[in-house]
Amino acid sequence: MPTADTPAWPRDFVWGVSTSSYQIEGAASEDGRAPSIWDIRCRQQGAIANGDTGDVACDHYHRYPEDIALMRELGVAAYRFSIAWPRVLPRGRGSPNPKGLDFYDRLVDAVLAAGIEPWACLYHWDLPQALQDRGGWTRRDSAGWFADYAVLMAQRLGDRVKRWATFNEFAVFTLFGYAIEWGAPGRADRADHLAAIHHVNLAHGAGVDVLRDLVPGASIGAIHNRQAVWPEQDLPEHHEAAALLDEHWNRAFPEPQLLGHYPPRIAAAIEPYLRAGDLARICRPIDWFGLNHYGPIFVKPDPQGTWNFTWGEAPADAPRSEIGWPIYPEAFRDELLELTRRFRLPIYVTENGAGGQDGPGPDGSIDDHHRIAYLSAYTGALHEALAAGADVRGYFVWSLLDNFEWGAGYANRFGIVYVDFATQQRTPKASARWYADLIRHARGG
Ligand code: PNW
Repeated sequence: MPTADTPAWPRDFVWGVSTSSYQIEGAASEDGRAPSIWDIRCRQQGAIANGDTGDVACDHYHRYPEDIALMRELGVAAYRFSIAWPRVLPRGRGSPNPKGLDFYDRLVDAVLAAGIEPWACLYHWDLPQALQDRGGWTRRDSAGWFADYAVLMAQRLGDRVKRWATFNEFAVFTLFGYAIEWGAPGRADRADHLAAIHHVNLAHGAGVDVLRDLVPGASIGAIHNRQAVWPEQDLPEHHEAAALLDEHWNRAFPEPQLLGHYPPRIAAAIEPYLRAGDLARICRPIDWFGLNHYGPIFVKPDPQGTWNFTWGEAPADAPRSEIGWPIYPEAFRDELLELTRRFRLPIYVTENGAGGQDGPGPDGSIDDHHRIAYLSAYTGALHEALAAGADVRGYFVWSLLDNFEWGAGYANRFGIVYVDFATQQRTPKASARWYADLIRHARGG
């Protein structure tokens, strides 16, 4: 955090918080919402810790006014949320669900009324199950399904929402969903995975074109997970595993979208799915690069895996978060500088944060000093990157609320606001006060 002798944060730097639809909304079968692939995944034995589901989650569908009031107290300028495709198009395509669209109208109006800018993401992993039944992202048609959904949302919200993202973390949901069975739809198949990569890239390009055509003054981005991928051991096969995961994790989406070509190992494998003109359809001009970053990944070979890599161990002496993720703020600073150099787009950090097992102390307060340490180290690294010339325009904490953390269920808490899931009571943690102070100081207040 800048003090009297360090340069200040830029005046128009955007401070925000992020959430996603399936992780917070609940109301899974209310007002005409149909199941997504995650509703189905949650019903598979053993898929989610404790058998948790997103059926209720943070009940944000009903409690959004309270959640917006919390954001107002934080003083954030921006709120990144996602739209649940199966809430607005229960069959994935065809006739929309008016009550689902009404919800996003109410949400956007309330966010604006609080003086906060809404940042809408079209896809944060909750594909309508009806489309999965037709093959999901393995079908080339999926790009058209996504474009039609984008038309619906752009026409409905585009008068009030100017900040749009096509997808959240392309690489995570395709890899985890189609190659390593860590996410929905829970497949482990190379051909399916490669098809999904290419079709999601096509969907992104089509979505950008729709938003550009239909939303006057749109500022369009894509949100990529990027983090250093390091070999667990200094052995040739560990280096090769790291190079392959680096292509999948960090390069398979930004490079075709922004540079017009796939990285070398994926380019060779994706050939069967590529048609003439595809790379031009994928590589559409966008306005900003959304970066989700947590910490580096250590990787080792896995000859039995769908691909010859898997997650390895960080060095025994590596600093870690409460849920075991390695903490390396310098790698974040380096990533921001590398992104600026490589893609020449304004960067918004659309997710950064730390998981924990936070709980109330005897007086009911939640002292998440571990999260304050993480956030201050990472915002400090961001500030260093800015000083060194990185083009970073904003920062969004993941997440506003403790929420449904995918395969970990409710056990891993990422919120700066604590949620008691038995009562749905919200309590700002110490990190929420820390973040509000940072924002106030950064604005010179
Ligand atoms: C992101 N990893 O996912 C998502 O965008 C959020 O929905 C999620 O809650 C948040 O990070 C915290 O997990 C990730 O294994 C999931 O490195 C897993 C990884 C990274 C990001």
